[in-house]
Amino acid sequence: TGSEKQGAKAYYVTTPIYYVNDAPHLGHAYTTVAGDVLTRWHRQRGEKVWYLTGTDEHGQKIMRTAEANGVTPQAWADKLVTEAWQPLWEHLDIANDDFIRTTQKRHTDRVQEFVQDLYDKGEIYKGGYEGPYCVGCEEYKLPGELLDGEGEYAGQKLCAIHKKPVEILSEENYFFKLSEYSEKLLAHYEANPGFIQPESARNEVVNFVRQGLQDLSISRSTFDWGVKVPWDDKHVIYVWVDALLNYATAVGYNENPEKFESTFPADVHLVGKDILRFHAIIWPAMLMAQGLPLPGKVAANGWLMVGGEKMSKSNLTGIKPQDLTSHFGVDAYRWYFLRAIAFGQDGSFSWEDFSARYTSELANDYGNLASRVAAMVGKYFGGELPAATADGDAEKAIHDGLAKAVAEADRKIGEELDFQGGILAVFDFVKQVNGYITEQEPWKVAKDDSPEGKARLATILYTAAESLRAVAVLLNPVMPETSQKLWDSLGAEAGLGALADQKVQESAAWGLLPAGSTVTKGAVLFPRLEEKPTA
Ligand code: ME8
Repeated sequence: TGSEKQGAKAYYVTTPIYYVNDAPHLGHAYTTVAGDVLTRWHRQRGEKVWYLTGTDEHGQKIMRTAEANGVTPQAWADKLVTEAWQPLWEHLDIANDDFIRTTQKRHTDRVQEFVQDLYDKGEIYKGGYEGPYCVGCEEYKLPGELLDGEGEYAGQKLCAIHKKPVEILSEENYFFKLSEYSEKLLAHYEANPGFIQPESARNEVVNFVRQGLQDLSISRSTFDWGVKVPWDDKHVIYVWVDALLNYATAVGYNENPEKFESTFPADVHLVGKDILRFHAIIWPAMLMAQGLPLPGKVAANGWLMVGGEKMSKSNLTGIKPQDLTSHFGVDAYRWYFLRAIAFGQDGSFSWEDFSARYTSELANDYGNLASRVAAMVGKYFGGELPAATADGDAEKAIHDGLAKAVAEADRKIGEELDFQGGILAVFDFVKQVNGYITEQEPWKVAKDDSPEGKARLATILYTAAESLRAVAVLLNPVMPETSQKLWDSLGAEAGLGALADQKVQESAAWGLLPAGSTVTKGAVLFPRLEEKPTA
């Protein structure tokens, strides 16, 4: 399976490729930041990682938006990608290795080859279909999935996600024999319990597939903004088939066997729960039909909600990611959503909650610890980190606390994608170190001029600084800019090398930060918040 590392296969993480009909909002950034933290965590373990994101540029939804704006779909996509999507990922410090756009030739050529190949294998046939279609989802719906419209939509059937009327489409299309994969998919879910995460998502998919799958319409002939069906150019390939293939085309499918074999399949596809079925049913069936390996895991995140509804383009908080980063900073933004919402669950955003957590957890617990320790090393030892001379029980408890935090954070973030649990494990350790300083009262010990007093003070401050050394490493995937500031303030690079080269597993070892390191007060990690901007 995908999660087994053979030889030099990279740990391969993907986000959905986002529709370019509009600019990114908090919801898109949520998934992309989660992928970035997962990526950086595995890099911090010393693994080779490949992180892919990109944009989904075909289909009716994009075409209609472009028309409404009086430009071609390609011009619209180009503008959105270069002016909105890519700049936001850069702003949020997203360390993706590639950015795929479905209008690129490296993608469209390979999509045609993939579909032609399925056609040649007898997996695709021509048939007719009539049914309700939601352009928002770019998906045919089953009658049972629809809601009855009210008010302005009275008498119409609505998409349960978009709450907009569906359109009845009747077309002669090409179909993929998806119905033949029900049993094989169920067997795969059974044999690989971690394939769909969380449990609720897995259950939803299993129940859906158990009812039996219908064949999938994979072409459209009523519009032309898409990849042409190679054997029948009156049809374009269904946007979802086109889109899912990005995970293969971006890493050299049918083009660069070496790259493909050392990257594909994905270890983790991160997706919102709205697009779970595409990734956990259609995508694996497409791969099975080609005899290609299946991904290790499809991990569904919950929704960021606004007033009880999924946050979407038509239904925003009115708050853009940039509004939050300019107030709280990029690192706090990256941290907040993963910290506040259990991954897989729905959650909502509020200024009040973000401000309260920023102040208590980031500024008070973490930021103050760093500045207090640096200040005391400055005041009592002229900024030269002293050596610990005799560790007692209190110090041993800190060593144990660190070992526990590392093991827990590594398991939770690296394996279980429990970002909240992993972050809390590190912050519990931060609290423990704060408690240690409060109890040891180094400012009182400092009044004792005897050699014993001096030695005791040295041990306390070394213990605190060495704890911070580990915290900088463990939080680097979540808050890279802050960790670098802390690394600089500890003078750690001289003795230990670059922060990026520190390994998660090894960071539990005690005594790595050399005595004699130059500790400076450095930049404030989490400045006091300005007044909340008025909207
Ligand atoms: O579905 N809460 O693109 P899309 C959490 N092009 N996550 C959210 C969210 C919210 N309120 N809103 C969006 C598509 N997301 C397809 C994908 S993949 C082969 C093709 C995130 O622009 C979440 O990850 O509608 C969701 O799945 C994705 O954005 C949908 O982005």
